Amino acid sequence: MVGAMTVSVPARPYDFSLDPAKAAFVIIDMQRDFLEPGGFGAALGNDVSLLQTAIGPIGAVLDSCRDAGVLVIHTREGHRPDLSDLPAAKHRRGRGDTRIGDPGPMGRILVRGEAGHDIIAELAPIAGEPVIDKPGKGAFYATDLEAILRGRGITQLILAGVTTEVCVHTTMREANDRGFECLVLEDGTASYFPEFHRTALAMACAQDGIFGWVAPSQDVITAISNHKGANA
Ligand code: TIU
Repeated sequence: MVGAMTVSVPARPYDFSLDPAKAAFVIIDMQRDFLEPGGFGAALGNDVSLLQTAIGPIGAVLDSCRDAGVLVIHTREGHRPDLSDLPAAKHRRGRGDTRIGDPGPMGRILVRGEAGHDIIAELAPIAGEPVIDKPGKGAFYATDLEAILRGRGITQLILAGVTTEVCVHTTMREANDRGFECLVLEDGTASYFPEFHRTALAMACAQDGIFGWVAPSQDVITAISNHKGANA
């Protein structure tokens, strides 16, 4: 078979032309604080079990990317132990009994170095995979993500993680404005609000792809595998 630079991924609103050498798989905030009881998600009054559907699909795409040599990047939302990077407006938000920095069953909520801030064991980063610690919802704000991507010649992002309408959407919008082509995994993202999940995905690819593309994880895995086969 003749080698190819790109491979087509069936997607909404139209097929995505993936170049695995210029793509990064960005896994957003798959942290215990969002996915397990007692963390930030729960403190905001959410049913954290709703997010667990994304773990399997993300794990499958992660295996495929590692196998094919596609760059994998992980992000974590959290703050310095002295909370000096936590805006007062964000701290006040939520109004619950437990806020960012308060003690919880997995350590201080959304604070770097605490157990709850860690990425869940199933998706733990391995050596060589950059981990971006971010104080905001978007992964570009106040981080070195853009420098890392530009330095490696990345122009396309495969986005996954939680939550669809908050940190994934914010990151997709930031990336789109910076000129990156974004494809978001419909089953590798999840929300505490299923209707927000569906609507956020619809918003991303409405108007002929206003922020990018949406595809199921299996179609991305098949494309990466086909590309690897064609270039073997
Ligand atoms: N990572 C992320 O989405 N942070 C949030 O606070 N999400 C909510 O949906 N609350």
